[in-house]
Amino acid sequence: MQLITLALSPFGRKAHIVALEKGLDITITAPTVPTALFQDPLVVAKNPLAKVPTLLLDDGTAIYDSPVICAYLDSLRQGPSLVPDGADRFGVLTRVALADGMMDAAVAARQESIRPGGERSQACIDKQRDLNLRAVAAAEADLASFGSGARLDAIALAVALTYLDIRHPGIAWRDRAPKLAAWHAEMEQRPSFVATRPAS
Ligand SMILES: N[C@@H](CCC(=O)N[C@@H](CS)C(=O)NCC(=O)O)C(=O)O
Repeated sequence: MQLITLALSPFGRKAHIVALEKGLDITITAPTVPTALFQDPLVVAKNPLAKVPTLLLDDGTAIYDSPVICAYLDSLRQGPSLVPDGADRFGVLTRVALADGMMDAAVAARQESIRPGGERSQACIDKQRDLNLRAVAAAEADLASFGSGARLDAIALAVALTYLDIRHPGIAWRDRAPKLAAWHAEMEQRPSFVATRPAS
């Protein structure tokens, strides 16, 4: 299996961590045109959305986007199950969606912030920032539900928070969420997190 991704992509890091937590044999490949994925021949040939991460199976089949990649990897009967089958399944998946939404907002704000001055919308950046602050408050209030360790909601939330640190340090989410800050520091100590931590 080959995961096409960029080191700084939070979606890609989440999928890579899932593979490591499952003990799966996976090769990480960087796109050849990282700044314009729609021009990357491999990414475009395999994923018309031209996004990373894209997972390539050994027979060439492509799987995207990251929630589907994570579900696929978790379905392989190796390693611990990262999403429970029982009553809490949809609670866990909803918390994963919260974390994925944080990543979406943080990536959108980043893309907006690097547009030329005249084209940049501060209102758009502020909207994504407010979304992330609401999500941080919700996670701080509901931290006990996220658990810790190798469960997909915990993995996704910790990855989203690290991405905020890298791309939006000004949000200073720790000031508003001390319990989350301590929890996040512990999650980042897991070997799968250390192995995938992007150089900022
Ligand atoms: N919903 C997708 C989002 C993936 C995504 O937005 N990836 C970014 C990199 S972090 C990307 O490929 N952007 C390229 C583009 O939008 O042109 C997922 O979960 O995989």
